[in-house]
Amino acid sequence: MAIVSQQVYLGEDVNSIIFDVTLSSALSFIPWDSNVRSAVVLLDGNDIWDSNDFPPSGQGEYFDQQVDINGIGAGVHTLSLAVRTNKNDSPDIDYYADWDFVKFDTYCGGLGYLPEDFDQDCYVDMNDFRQLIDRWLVEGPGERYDLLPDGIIDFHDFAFFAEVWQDNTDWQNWGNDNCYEVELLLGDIDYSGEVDYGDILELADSWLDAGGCNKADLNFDGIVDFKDFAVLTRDWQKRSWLYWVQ
Ligand SMILES: [Ca+2]
Ligand SMILES: [Ca+2]
Ligand SMILES: [Ca+2]
Ligand SMILES: [Ca+2]
Repeated sequence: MAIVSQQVYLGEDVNSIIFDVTLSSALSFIPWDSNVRSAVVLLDGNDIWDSNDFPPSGQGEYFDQQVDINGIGAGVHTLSLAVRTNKNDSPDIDYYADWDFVKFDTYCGGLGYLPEDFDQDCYVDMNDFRQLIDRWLVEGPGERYDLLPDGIIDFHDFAFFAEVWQDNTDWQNWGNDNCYEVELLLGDIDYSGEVDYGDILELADSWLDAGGCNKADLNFDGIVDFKDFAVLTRDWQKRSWLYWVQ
């Protein structure tokens, strides 16, 4: 099986995975043969979609495939896209599975929330402005409206807010100038939304583990060690949008 995997955070409201895929071969007279290979989508290592179960069942285009994942449970999961081939079939030509897109129906289609999008509807607009004004001159640490975190909601925070006025993270606007993908924090290994002691525990659990794809290998050098601890401390106590989703 040729496979690419990615860890994804699925919220409780995610109920389907949607994608298009086209199966083809490098040589038109030796097409994709469904008897020896199929394209597969896996979640946590289990098949959830197989091209042989749907038309055209073989070479061709599969539009608007929708996989029901109700009941999968909120949390971190591994999503994999794969091509599975009978090992006795040793092709000397290339076969392709072109995944057009994979969309998760949560957090603005996967782009996350801007910090200023207080009501989490993917847009920074009047509703968020009203929420900010409601907290005007409120003091106290840990306020999400304290965009310049100095313990008070005032003009400094408004300046941050004004910077992203009418920006959005709606995946349907992907590629537009005012549409953004909001990254998660690298050091937030346990996806709590904050780089904190939970992440140190995760890192300690993987200490000196070697090999690729370890989520505690924060500098991607193939081993979990002090260099990763340094990356974690760099982001210490920073929060991402995920913190406010909980
Ligand atoms: Ca909003
Ligand atoms: Ca402030
Ligand atoms: Ca964390
Ligand atoms: Ca490392």
